[in-house]
Amino acid sequence: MNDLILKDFVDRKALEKIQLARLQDTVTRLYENVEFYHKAFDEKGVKPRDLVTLADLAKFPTTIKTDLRDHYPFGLLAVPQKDIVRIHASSGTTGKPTVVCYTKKDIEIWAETMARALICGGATEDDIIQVGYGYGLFTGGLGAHYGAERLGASVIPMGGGSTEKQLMLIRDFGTTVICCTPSFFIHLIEEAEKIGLDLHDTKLRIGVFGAEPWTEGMRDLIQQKTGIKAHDVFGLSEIMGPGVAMDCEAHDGLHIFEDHYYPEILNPDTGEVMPPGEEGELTLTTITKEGMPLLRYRTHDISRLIYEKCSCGRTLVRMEKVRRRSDDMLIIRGVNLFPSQVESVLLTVKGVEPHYQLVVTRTKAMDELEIKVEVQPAMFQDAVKGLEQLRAEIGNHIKQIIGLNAKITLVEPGTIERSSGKAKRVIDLRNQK
Ligand code: DLL
Repeated sequence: MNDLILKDFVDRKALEKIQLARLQDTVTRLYENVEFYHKAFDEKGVKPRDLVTLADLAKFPTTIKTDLRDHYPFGLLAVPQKDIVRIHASSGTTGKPTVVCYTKKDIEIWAETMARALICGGATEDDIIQVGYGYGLFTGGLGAHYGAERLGASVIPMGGGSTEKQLMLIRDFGTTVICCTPSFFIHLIEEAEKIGLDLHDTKLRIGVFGAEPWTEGMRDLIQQKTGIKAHDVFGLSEIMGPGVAMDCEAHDGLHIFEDHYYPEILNPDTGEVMPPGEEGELTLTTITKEGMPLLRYRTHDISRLIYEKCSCGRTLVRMEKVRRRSDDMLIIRGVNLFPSQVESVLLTVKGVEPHYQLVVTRTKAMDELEIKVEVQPAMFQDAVKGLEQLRAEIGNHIKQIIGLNAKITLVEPGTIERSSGKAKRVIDLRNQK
């Protein structure tokens, strides 16, 4: 394992040299192989050779989520399709998902950075790691899985959900590390309490929690109720998946695996690079990715970079825990959701009006989504059965396309408050400390 650990402690000057060489290689590959970037570079009047220092990156174009949508599904590939060995997807702003593609080497690097993340959280090859993130198009399950295997640990590919089974495996298999969303883990704690299982009495010692924002208050609660160490793992599909950054035992920001993911902080309004240490929009460039490298991808996650040395000795820069986003993306039980996606779904259903509101609440750490939607007057004259069918139809569509169970409330026309400016589509009643 030592080869992996060493990478987190390299001399920063040496690291910057590596980053520059990798960035130069990335911009060259993008310019030569991806039409979208070739055009974007030309429009900005930059050529790959203009990247002489790391600071020169600021002259290059950024990438946003809609660029991925506009080239759906495979328009941003930098290699021939035959070199792609894996395809994942995450939520787009409309009905179409955001697609990401990996070569064999990309998967190896992802496994490496996720393994380094697990080590950063204190895991070793002796651990039994239960992966409670969803497997499938979502990157959580397979990302954590490959990282845990790369570490050499014993992996339990449990997947998301199935509370009772999760608890049974923790107890019977002697799980020592669990990877899942923090809200799901709080749900597990509550269910364990109900069946009289004290997680202090199990072998569980580390939690690798991410895919959604969570607070220091939640960390304290988890640690105190279970005796485990709760770590924060950050990542996003567009860049790779889980394991872009992870917090160490100091719990003072997340170390970014910046020999593969190069971070910048931009002013979310102007797109200018912010001075070191200031808060803004985390922007990431993949500097070793082959399949679908992204240049200066604007994550919409608000954070800041911490360059001071960490007490753990890692030289990798840290990003402050992400607490909020600069756009309207909601994360509900680990599922990303844009109000516009709900709108696209609603517009496909006969009998509803384009007036809706999403109400998000939190009951005992579990997020609940209610979708209030106005229905056409004629629907209310129909039998109750018709309304019931409509409710079920909307619920099924939302489940199918977005992957969430939502409570659907049908309301009479004119009930949802109209606004003279931007419609208030979201009422988020979760209190994020
Ligand atoms: O959520 C990848 C992931 C899986 C990360 C498992 C960690 C664990 P996406 O579905 O593309 O990918 O969602 C990415 O989720 O831009 C953040 O807004 C949010 N997010 C992810 N991790 C954290 C975290 C995965 N630790 C989006 N804290 C990102 C706060 C997070 N927000």
